[in-house]
Amino acid sequence: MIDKEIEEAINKQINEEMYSAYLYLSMSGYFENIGLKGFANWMYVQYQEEMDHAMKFYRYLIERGGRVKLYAIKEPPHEWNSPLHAFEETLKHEKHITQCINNLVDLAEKKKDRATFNLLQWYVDEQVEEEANDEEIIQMLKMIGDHGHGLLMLDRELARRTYTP
Ligand code: OFO
Repeated sequence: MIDKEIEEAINKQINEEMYSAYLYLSMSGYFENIGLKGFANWMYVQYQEEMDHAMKFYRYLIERGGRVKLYAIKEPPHEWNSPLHAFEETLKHEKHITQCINNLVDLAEKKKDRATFNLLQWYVDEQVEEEANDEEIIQMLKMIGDHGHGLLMLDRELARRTYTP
C-alpha cells in the first residue's frame, strides 16, 4: 500500500499534468487561429504528451494500490501577445512543473519510497528535455524577431513534430 501523503501528492500532480495538457491545447487553438499550423501541431503533440504524463501517474497509483482522485482543472489563458510570448509562458510553466517534480522526489526520499523515487527519475529526465526544447524555440523566435519569412520557416519545421506514445 502506498503512503497516504505520497498518494495525495501524486493525485495533485495528475491535476498539474492535466492542466499542462489543457494549457497547451489552448495554445494550439490560439496558433490555429493566427494561421500558424505548424506551431499548432507542436502544441497539440505537447498536449498529447502531457496527457501521457498524467496517465503514467494514474496507472502507477492504481498499481500501488492507491486511490486516484481527480480534481477540477483550472481554466487556462486563451490569448497570448505573440508566438514568443506563448513560448515564454510555456517555459515558465515547465519550470513550475520541474519544481513540482523535485518536491515529489524530496517526499519520496523522505518516505524512503524507492518505487516512487524510481518512477520520478523518468519525469526528472523529461523535464530537462522539455525545458531545453522550449529554450531552443525561444532562441529561434528571438532571432526571427519581426521577420515573417523566418516565422513561416519555423512554422514548417514545427509542423514535422509527431506524437509517439
Ligand atoms: Fe510538460 O511536462 Fe508534464 O507537465
